[in-house]
Amino acid sequence: MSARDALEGEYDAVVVGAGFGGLYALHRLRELGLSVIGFEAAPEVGGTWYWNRYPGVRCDVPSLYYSYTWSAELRREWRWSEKYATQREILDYARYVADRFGIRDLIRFETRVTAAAFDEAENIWQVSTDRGDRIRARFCVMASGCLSVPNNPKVAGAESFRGRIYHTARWPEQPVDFSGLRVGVIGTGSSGVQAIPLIAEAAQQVVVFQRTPNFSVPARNRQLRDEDYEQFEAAYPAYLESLESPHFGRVNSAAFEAPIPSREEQWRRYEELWQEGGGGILLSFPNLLTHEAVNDVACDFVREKISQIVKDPRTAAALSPGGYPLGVKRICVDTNYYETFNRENVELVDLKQEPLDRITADGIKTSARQFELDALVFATGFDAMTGALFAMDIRGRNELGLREAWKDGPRAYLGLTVADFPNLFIVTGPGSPSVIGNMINACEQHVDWLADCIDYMRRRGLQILEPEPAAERAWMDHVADMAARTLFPKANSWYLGANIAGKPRVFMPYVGEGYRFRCAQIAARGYEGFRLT
Ligand code: N01
Repeated sequence: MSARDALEGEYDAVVVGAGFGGLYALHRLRELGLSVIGFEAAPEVGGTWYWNRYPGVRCDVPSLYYSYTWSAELRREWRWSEKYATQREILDYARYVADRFGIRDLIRFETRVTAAAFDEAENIWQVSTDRGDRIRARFCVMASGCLSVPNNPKVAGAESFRGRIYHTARWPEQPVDFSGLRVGVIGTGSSGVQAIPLIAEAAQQVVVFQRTPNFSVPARNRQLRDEDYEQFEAAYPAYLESLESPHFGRVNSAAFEAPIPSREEQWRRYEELWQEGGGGILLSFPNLLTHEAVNDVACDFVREKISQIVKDPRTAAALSPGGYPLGVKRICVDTNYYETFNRENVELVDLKQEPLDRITADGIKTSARQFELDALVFATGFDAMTGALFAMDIRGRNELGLREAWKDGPRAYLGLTVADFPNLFIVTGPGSPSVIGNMINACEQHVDWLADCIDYMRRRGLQILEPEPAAERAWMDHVADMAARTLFPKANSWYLGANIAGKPRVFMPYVGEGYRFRCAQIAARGYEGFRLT
């Protein structure tokens, strides 16, 4: 860590985090003429794409769309090489943006914000860091990420293990050499599903400890060609327009009126999408995520694929998800995941049948067996959506702590702002669609909204913005109602906080339609639901 003097001073805005949300926030706010400073815990930009560098890591949204939309120059200058970009390439993109737009100089790296407190006498945020910085800022933008704090489940005996333990979300910078090693992998979400095939290619033996099987579909990744770019450019204006539609969203109103497609029609469509690759199955029928009769067929389809791919029937059965609908836990997009279980050196352990007992000095003990292992990989996910916010001591009016304010579950008007926390903006916070869709586009929309809002305030000489508690309540009720009208609550997902012991079970993302449209409408009506003084 490079030495530097602690900072003091006053800024118009502070931005916490230099992932895609933070980078754009710094850019937009500076363009407005604000004095702005960013803090980032990592030594580099990129946020979650800096930390997640496990083998096989890629984005499961096509790279042409997993890109900023705010700069036509950037779109022309940057060329993605593959349909689904690797972490390396996404990180290079973030670095390119930081340098191309001169954002890097605004950021203090290797600096973790520890606290932010609102000073009511002066209407200003006091922000402290682990490097001793104490700065003051009128506006505080939390771009600290939805999937940035690793979930490290406490497994008895972990401290006794003689080998190395890795977490997918904190992978070492130098590639890990697994050759000749026996590796245990705990967790089969998106990270595990991507990492397992590559670890299996390198290691002597891999034992996968699965608690809940996930639905996974093949990515069918490939190099991008000129024709892909031509098609993308032709479709792009309509894509941008669709984002602003009152019907844009994961579940739109059509879902509740659409006819139930026949099993044959569904099967045909799922087969086409399976061959095409990627997560298109989620968009196959409008009522896939609202009607069990539709969803059941999709589940059967994927289970049949698993039974066709995986040769050992017992392993195939254990890998087959059941008891919850497809798509209501984040669907996994893989390359050779199910095929990997046909390898001689890979074994699946079904923790539902033989629960994990403890980690020992030499491996993992389940209720039935001891596995001798040289290295362990935790692919156990994140304390999603609230983890990074709770890692800071954020205090609003009357020194109210965010952890206290959200002890029964998060509440945020539009997922962007919180009553009693004036001039605090959360990029892709709970109550916004964020993780349900394309995160980079979600980050941009939030940043545009908050930057326009700050601009509006400055032009009118306004000092303070905070949501009306009633508007916040109504929004969170709407978020909960929308989730309840779908199949989403039928799985124990991280969307619900179910992966973290003691976390309140509140469905956090907004799954309904017209979110962006509504945000724009609220702004156009002079920030309806907000108190501006
Ligand atoms: O984490 P997860 P992830 N003992 O929470 C298991 C994004 N992402 O890092 O389901 C045993 O999905 C847990 O089991 P269970 C994407 O949004 C995107 O994989 O709780 N097992 C589960 O199998 C994704 O959804 C990309 O029963 C334990 C696994 O660990 C999100 O990040 C790539 C356990 C965790 O799965 C999170 O994905 C990667 C325990 N004590 C991530 N605790 C792409 O863009 C947990 N598990 C492709």
